[in-house]
Amino acid sequence: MHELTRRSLSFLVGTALTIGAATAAWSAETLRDVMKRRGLTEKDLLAAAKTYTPTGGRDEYLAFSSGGQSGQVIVYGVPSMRILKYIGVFTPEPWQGYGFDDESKAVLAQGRVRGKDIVYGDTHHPAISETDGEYDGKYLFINDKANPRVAVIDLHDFETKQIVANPFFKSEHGGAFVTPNTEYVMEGTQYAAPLLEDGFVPLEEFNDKYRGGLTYWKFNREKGRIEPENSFVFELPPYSQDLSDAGKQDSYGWGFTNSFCSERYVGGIERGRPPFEAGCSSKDTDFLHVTNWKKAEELVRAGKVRQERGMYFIPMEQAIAEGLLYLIPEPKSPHGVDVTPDGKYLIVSGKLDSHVSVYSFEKIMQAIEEGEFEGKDPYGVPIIGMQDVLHTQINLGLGPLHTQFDSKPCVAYTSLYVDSQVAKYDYCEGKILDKLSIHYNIGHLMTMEGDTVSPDGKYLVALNKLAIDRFNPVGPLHPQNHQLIDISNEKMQLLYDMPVPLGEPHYVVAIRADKLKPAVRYKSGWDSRTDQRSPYKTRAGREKTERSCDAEGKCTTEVWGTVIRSHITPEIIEAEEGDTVKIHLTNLERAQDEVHGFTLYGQNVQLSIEPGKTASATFVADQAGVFPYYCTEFCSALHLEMQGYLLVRPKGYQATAVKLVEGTLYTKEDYETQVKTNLETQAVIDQVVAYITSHNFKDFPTVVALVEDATDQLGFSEGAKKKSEEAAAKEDWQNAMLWANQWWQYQVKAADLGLRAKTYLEESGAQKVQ
Ligand code: CUK
Ligand code: CUA
Repeated sequence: MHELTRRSLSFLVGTALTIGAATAAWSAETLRDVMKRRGLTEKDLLAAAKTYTPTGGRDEYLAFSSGGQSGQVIVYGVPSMRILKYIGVFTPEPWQGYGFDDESKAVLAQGRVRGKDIVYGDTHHPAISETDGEYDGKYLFINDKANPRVAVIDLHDFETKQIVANPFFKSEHGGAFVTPNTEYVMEGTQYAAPLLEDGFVPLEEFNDKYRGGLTYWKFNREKGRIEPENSFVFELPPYSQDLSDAGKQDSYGWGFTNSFCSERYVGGIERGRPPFEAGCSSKDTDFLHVTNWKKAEELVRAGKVRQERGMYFIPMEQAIAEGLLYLIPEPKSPHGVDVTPDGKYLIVSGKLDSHVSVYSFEKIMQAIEEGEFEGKDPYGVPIIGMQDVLHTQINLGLGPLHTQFDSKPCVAYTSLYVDSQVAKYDYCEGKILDKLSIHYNIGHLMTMEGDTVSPDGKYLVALNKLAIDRFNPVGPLHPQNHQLIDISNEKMQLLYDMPVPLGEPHYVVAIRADKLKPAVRYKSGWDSRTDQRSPYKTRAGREKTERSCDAEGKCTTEVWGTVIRSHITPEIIEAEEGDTVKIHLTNLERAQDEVHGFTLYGQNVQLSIEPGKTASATFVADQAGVFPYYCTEFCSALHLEMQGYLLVRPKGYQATAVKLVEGTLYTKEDYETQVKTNLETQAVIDQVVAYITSHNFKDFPTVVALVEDATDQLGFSEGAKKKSEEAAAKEDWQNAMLWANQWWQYQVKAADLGLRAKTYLEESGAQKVQ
């Protein structure tokens, strides 16, 4: 057998043998030994057993965390706390080609603000789409606090599909929160600013001209996109609206948004005035805003709401007159507002007050129906008396912020920022059940499916603002710390610290993993951002490069190419200095995880082309030169050979007649040696095939996929074999040898896949069939 063949095949077979040897070494040490060596207690072992996920294991829940200023979403598993993915949302993410291919650049461009590219975002609150108040696992929404925007991520492929920029707001916070059937995605302002004016308005006119607002973005589930033209915006008083939550079950059709700085303070240290922090926290209460979105929707449909900036706009006078907007006092510079799973109560955290206030929705409705108000705010909005609608107040501790719910009725968890604790309590009875210290200064917290009408309980994750002494030091900027807590028993148990190397996460939502059905490949030639067949889809054998010039002499070199293990077609692209170059590449693979990348010297290009995807890069070749390109994903043993050249000729370049001389010349003997190798390799493949087909491989979907892929590769090898034989018939030994080698390359890929399938069958205890 050819030496190289033997070595590569024995390498492939050899990997299966080393596993047994490692097992023996592991069992030589006892659990006691390891505990002693690593200084672990029994309690540690119990905690470890609750989070540890053995190799190849899966998590019960997937968590989607805001990435804060990183502008991304972080996906991790619970209870293992293993990070699975970063999703580029408002910010380019090169690995995924996000912001580097034409298709995703178009998504980021939707998020332009005042004509400017904003390639950063301050993501805060992720929300999973809901059906009947339950997570349905179809879409994820997340807001950008800094540049009021909301993004839509499709959980079919975990890609960002749409960004909508709010044409009214200059700041936001209270999004993204969805209504129980994802009819709308809520987005509330943070800092008041003029809504209908983009120009200068002096702070002296704050009370009259500055406003808060609340947008209900209409979501079209069939299209998977937000429709601004069917969305509406409430004009609100210039209080700093903070967080929102949508009513559910009993309170379906209503939305709740709290606020701070109802003092309407405008700051001004430099004008000799006390700072915002003093002026915004002097009153004992602020206002919870209650909005009736169901009725607002009816008014919109009846044509009774005016259109502004491509959306519907509900001025305060109209909201008041139609009974769409009410205020309720809430203590004191509050932070979270969270609706209980049954929709009967709203829990507001005091932040500067040690209580959580539990409001009864039934009492709120009663006050509204009876027209029982304690007064009006300066803008004429009716104020419902706090005592009239309070169910209870519970003194939890210092700095209550956010609340999540348990599967057990009436049980809630609230974060205590100043005390660095989680409080567990019964909000029906108003009594504290347990407290747990965390490390340190908790912001949001999250229970499994804790936002839905039927929370799962089980685990709680504390999103801590400080990590101080928890991890190996990595400089002044510390990792974030998400702490996993077991809440399945009466007492909470802290299990694990997860450092998050992107910040600052504000909120996380977790869904049962089996509700998600992500794809492993795209339909062939797919534009993943528009979710349609790409106009640039290219099939094998149809690759082409065309150059055309317009009337003004502006020229474009356009490439319709393909990628598959282990070559890019074309391998040579020729253009002229000044050309716009457009490269469209379709990944022809069907195999799972066979991603190819594409990058090019000096052009800021990076594509991630997953199986089936078509991705494009456009740039101006403004300098003549030689620009190597290659595949950026280590996709096969000959990945490094997945390469090519963009040759940019200077303008007016005259080719001199020099013949291409290949670096190595081959003889008839070389050809025959290669063919011998190939026949021997085929014998090995046949053995592997015999093994697989003599077992019940069809019972293993992973193996079926591998076999399919291997069959593809063998098909390609047939094609190369034919070409080599044709060249040999003409005694063109150069091409005969090169095509024979290509034939062998496909064989090696098939053998690699076959051996992976065989190993899988051996390890899974596959049965012999007759
Ligand atoms: S906020 Cu950050 S801890 Cu933006 Cu939901 Cu409360
Ligand atoms: Cu394709 Cu590396």
